[in-house]
Amino acid sequence: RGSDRNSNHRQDKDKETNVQVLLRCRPLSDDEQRSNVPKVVSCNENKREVTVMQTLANKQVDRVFTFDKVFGPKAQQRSIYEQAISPIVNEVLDGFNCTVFAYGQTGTGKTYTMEGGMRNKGGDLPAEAGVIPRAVRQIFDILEAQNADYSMKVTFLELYNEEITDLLSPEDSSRPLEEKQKKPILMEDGKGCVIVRGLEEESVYSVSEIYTLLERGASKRRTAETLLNKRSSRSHSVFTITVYVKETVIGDEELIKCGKLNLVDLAGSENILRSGAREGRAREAGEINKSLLTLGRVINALVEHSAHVPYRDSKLTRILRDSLGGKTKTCIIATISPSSYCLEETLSTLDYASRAKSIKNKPEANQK
Ligand code: ADP
Ligand code: ZZD
Repeated sequence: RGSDRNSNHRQDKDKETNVQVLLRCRPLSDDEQRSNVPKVVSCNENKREVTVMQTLANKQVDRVFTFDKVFGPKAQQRSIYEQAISPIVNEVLDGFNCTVFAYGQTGTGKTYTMEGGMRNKGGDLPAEAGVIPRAVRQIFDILEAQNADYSMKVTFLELYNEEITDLLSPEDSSRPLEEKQKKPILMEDGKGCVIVRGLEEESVYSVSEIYTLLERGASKRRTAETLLNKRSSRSHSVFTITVYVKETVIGDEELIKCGKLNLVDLAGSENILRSGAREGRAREAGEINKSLLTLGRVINALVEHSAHVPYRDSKLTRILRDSLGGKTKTCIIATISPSSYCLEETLSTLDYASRAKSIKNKPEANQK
């Protein structure tokens, strides 16, 4: 008995995995290069180290941080995808839920990393395509190659000021879902999952269909942005793909393997410092970013093994609860700028990301 319990205990421990934390430093922009902006960050990809060079009272005080992977300014979208994200997508197809967060100061490349840019049009992925279009492509490629019997659903939402906007809704307006209904927008499904009531779930059958949806989402977001300046730096966007694959089994039993991938572009991390420092005034101005603040508190509570984890305090942490300390496999991509002007924010991002390394999840494949 005793040894049984021990081995069970060990099995449980074996299943625990740390949240994976990657660091990406963007290059200086052309403008920054022209005006000779000093660089204070150096990346050693082989040693997985980032060094921030700092001079305090004429003394050189460097700080070194280590992550699961480090990508320097020369790292290409494709290489980040192949090294860090492609294995995660394989897990999704094996029936796991996985989440990738992008965290960092505005202007450091969160959206570039998650979505990317689109220079050339046509069927092929542009070199600048980010995680979302690449993940979509990989999922279709694998399922088609397996000749699998599958179906796929996607949702795309934006969370601004604790209001959810459906970026895929077919109507013209970009009004938040909250305004359209009286019932609470988040609903618990009894299995520990949260459902967003009224969110459009689009079934998709081809890469080109998904691209049409992405275009709709990106354009809805642009409309919302125009109506409200700086919205994008203060909003979170969550793109979710759910894949169902029919397993071929002998006999008449039918098993459906299901996996979910959440791709999350968080609000700029500078919003956290600001809302923390000027909480009184920020709240009055409606500026406080409750979801970003709560995300930080949830991470702290998990790292410190607190008895209470304040998941319920914000929409973002309710929706993504399982990604933090739950059964989902989670990866955080922290993004920074090499510029000396960003030093304070960069150190804050590096500290935050380092802390997140010790969060443990217990990934479990979905029941069939
Ligand atoms: P964020 O989403 O963090 O606010 P963006 O993704 O909008 O930042 O990036 C800011 C600018 O820097 C954009 O013009 C983007 O194209 C560029 N950029 C960001 N990261 C990179 C990179 N790794 N390589 C080249 N350009 C980048
Ligand atoms: N980052 C761009 C969108 C933006 O902020 O508008 S890039 C990718 C993921 C989610 C939404 C859009 C995209 C994006 C795109 C651009 C233009 C029209 C549709 C979609 C994109 C980029 C490369 C390959 C596929 C999609």
